[in-house]
Amino acid sequence: MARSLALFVIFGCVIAVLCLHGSSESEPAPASPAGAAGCGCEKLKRAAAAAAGVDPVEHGTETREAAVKYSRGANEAEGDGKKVTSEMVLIFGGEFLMGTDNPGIPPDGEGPQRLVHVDSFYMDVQEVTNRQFQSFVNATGYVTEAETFGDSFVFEGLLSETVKSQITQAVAAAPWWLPVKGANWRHPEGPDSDIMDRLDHPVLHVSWADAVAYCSWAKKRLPSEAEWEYACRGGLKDRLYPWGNKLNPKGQHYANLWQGDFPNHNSGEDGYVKTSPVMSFPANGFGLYDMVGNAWEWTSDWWTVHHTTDRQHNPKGPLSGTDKVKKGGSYMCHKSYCYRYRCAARSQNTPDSSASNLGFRCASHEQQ
Ligand SMILES: *[C@@H]1O[C@H](CO)[C@@H](O)[C@H](O)[C@H]1NC(C)=O
Ligand SMILES: [Ca+2]
Ligand SMILES: [Ca+2]
Repeated sequence: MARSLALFVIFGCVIAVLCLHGSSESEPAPASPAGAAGCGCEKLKRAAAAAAGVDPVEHGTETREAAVKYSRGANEAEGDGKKVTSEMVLIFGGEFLMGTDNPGIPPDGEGPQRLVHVDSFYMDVQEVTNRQFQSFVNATGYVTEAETFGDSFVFEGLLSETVKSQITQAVAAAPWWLPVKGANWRHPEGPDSDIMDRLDHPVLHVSWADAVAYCSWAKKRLPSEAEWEYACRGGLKDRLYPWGNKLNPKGQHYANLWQGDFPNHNSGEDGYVKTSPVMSFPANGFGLYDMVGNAWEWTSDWWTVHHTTDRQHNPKGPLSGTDKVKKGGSYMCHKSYCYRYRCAARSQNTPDSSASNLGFRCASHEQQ
């Protein structure tokens, strides 16, 4: 079942800490070549899809058809003249060094570093927010995959005691991820939570198909991994972060990440223990916000860890696969277990996965 793989990939962050166990805080040791599989993470199973009585394959097909259908209504939705989707910036095409020869997490396929050319494109300056996603849903009646499945993964540290007490199923290797019934974009921590006080935060619990449906409604699309990484680097060459090589230049935080001791204590030193309103931290050189941290972001590429060193022109990843690439890390990432808030870092999820730290932004070939 496709969805049983969801756990395996959602635990991208978790896998790193298991594999890198014993490595020092400042310099993670190379993980075993066996990577995630060597951690026994492949045994993680998700029973939720079966419990919900939904065939994930059929569901996926419906969603794709829905995306096409909903895209036709885009004009009407913006009929009131109010801009309901993100501002975009033109990213001038060019050549850049994609990936790294000094991978923080080698099993993720961060390397080798390679020359890649991307054509000019437009990129949303921000992650898609709850408010923007709500506009889309209001205009189209779109139902997300998590709503259809009836549950989604939530980080335990965010859950109320009431919700926690109702959950019997947990994941031995990563007990801080819990499948929560009724968790979805409207109820990020389950039925007793809502988004009223965070309409300007990134939308969460959206599957890859949900993200594609939103972007196509907005007459946009998801960025390719190459476009995303080029945008992340903001014109800087071979740097770790969108702003340079120092995590906290002059003691300032440049992204919503995790400070403290994962998973027990998030000190919130950067101002946020959960998501932050989009654009709360400085933009990179291209004017893009939250490229690393806050919410993970879906890209259009299928996942592979094997990359050619031949110079590539607008690479779009493999033609098929089981997982989609996500980039940028989230508010849950800390160097000790999820050193994935770098431009070259990457992780993957099955397209039908959703979680309390995964969102997206859109790109486009045309000015909006
Ligand atoms: C969506 O519809 C609800 C219910 O009518 C309304 O309260 C909300 O403001 C709408 N959201 C947007 C972004 O238009
Ligand atoms: Ca934070
Ligand atoms: Ca982000």
